[in-house]
Amino acid sequence: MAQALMPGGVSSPVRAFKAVGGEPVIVAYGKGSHIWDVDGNEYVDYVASWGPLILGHAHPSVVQILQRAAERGTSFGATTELEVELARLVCGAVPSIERVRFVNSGTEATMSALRVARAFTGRDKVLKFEGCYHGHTDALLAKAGSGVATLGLPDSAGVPLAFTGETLLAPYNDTEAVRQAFERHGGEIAAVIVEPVPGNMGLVLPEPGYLQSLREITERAGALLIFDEVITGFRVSPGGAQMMYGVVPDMTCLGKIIGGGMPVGAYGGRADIMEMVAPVGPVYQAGTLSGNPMAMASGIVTLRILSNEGVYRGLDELGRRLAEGLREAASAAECAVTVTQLGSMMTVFFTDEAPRDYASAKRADTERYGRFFHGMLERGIYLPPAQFEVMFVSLAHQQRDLDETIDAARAAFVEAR
Ligand code: KE4
Repeated sequence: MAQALMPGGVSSPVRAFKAVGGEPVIVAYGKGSHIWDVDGNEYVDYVASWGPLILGHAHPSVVQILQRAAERGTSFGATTELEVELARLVCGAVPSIERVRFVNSGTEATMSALRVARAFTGRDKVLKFEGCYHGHTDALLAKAGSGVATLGLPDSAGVPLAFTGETLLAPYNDTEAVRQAFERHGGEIAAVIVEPVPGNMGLVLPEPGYLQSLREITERAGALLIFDEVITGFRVSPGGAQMMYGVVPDMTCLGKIIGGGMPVGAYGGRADIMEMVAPVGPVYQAGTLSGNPMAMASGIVTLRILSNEGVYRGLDELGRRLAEGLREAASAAECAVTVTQLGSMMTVFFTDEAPRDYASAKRADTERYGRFFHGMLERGIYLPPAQFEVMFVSLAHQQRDLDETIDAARAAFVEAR
């Protein structure tokens, strides 16, 4: 029925299991660290709705605040105290965000941030990195042409060459390529946009000094540095990757966790930059449901719980233990994998060394990842249905979930060998 009504029977492509084969899971409901499909099968969930569910599914405080908000009206198209409170929590946690604008998705956040950066600098070009994903706005659906720092080619049908013609591409973790791009186009580049810790080629870690080099090069060239922290914001620390790595961007894009499972995106940064945004400045950006009370309420209670003492230490410990257990299970099965991990995020790469960029990530054996995925699914463990994604541990995951996962992995790695 789903396929008769919706392209691929899904509302977002990755959910169709094309990267791993087989029939996608149809979820009936979730609770804590578990989800159940419509056939009653139970799974330990590491997709976590691709990141937002850091508290786990149907957290009692989230359910309660949503019920209360719904009784007061779901949307007004007017300012409410809830969006002011979420803005206070976001700006309080991320010092580089002096002003924030709420939107309804990460895509809207990055699309808007680019428009603001172009208006603020009066320049048209943007530089992004291969393997980083910033949502489906045309200018960022670009892939590298030939050469090192190249003008982007459309990475999707329906994107005119003109729309990616101002987009430069460079490999991640390659400072020299960025220097070359600025030598060639410096005065025309409005911004560099980067996932400070990429999750969309699987989890790849920035090499020492890399993020700082992006900061220095953009500063010198008068270009803005935009951190796309849609995944890492409130995931790796209260202040995101920028706090963890001590690099201050000019603008930040957020999403996922700040909505606590409801549709929210946000972009923000220095006050002088954000004053470009209508109605204060000349950059138009709008949204019927932006800042709606339900999403704001869910985000507020999520960030409040995350601000409790010891929360990130607990998440990091769970992530470290799971990554270690998966490494041991793989080596016991004599299965060559590399597990990259940062806090409660990790990826099991079917390669024998940790990727440093998209070219090396693409050397992963996606066939074997697919077999591993199904071996885990059959044993009640729900991993991301694609090699180039990230597993997420939530506050709801218990040691018994990790034990069950590692046990399943021992067998699934043998099957995937
Ligand atoms: P949304 O428009 O999907 O809310 O956010 C786009 C986006 C922006 N920036 C980063 C770093 C992102 O990871 C994303 C979306 N992430 C994907 C999975 N990696 C969402 C899953 C999907 O597309 O179905």
